[in-house]
Amino acid sequence: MKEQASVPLADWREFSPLEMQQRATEFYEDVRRRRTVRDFSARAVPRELIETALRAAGTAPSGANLQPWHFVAVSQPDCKRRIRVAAEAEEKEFYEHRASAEWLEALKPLGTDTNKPFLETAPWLIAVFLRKYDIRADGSKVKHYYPAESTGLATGLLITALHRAGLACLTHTPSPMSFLNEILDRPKSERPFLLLVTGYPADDARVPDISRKPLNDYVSFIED
Ligand code: IYR
Repeated sequence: MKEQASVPLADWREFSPLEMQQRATEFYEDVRRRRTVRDFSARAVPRELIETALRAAGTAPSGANLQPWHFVAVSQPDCKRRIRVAAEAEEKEFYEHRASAEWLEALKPLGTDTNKPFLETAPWLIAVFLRKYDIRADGSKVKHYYPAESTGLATGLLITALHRAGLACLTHTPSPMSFLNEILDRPKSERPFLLLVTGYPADDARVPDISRKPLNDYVSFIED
């Protein structure tokens, strides 16, 4: 095998088996409280908190370590308004024409509709872009590997980091989302992946009465 530059695994920490189980349980107890929120408060959230969560997102593993993502964090009211107007236009098409009866039926428990006030109320919108390829100085393309998986992993870390910081969020996917390239001035090599709405929940926020599958419904073990 070719020699590659490497460094010792210096930051690794080992825990006792008891601590490991405690840490796993604590983490689970914390993330199981996370709920997708659609009613946001206008209460401000400092940029630094968003930045720290984005640093966590940037630690995600990625195909060939090419880190094929870009995040645009928007707090500017005028920009949020333009995003809301464009998203609601797409949603109107979706709910009135594009969505199949089966899809609308699946969405019923969530109680969603074309109205997206949270796109203006919430203090931050984080648009996640998947970078399909990079462009070298000579204009040639650098291919990215597993960009959807990589960006999904980074987004999962971001959602978890925001939750741990004490913020609520909504994974929002107006479809199609190409208006985000225009409004946020991103190149065509980037595909909008999703829009993460984040901030504090409104005082009277409510969430759908839905539950998560028990472990046995989504996990199988193969053991001796
Ligand atoms: N984008 C629409 C519809 C929607 C689709 C799915 I899949 C959801 O899990 C939730 C909503 C909307 O935001 O209303």
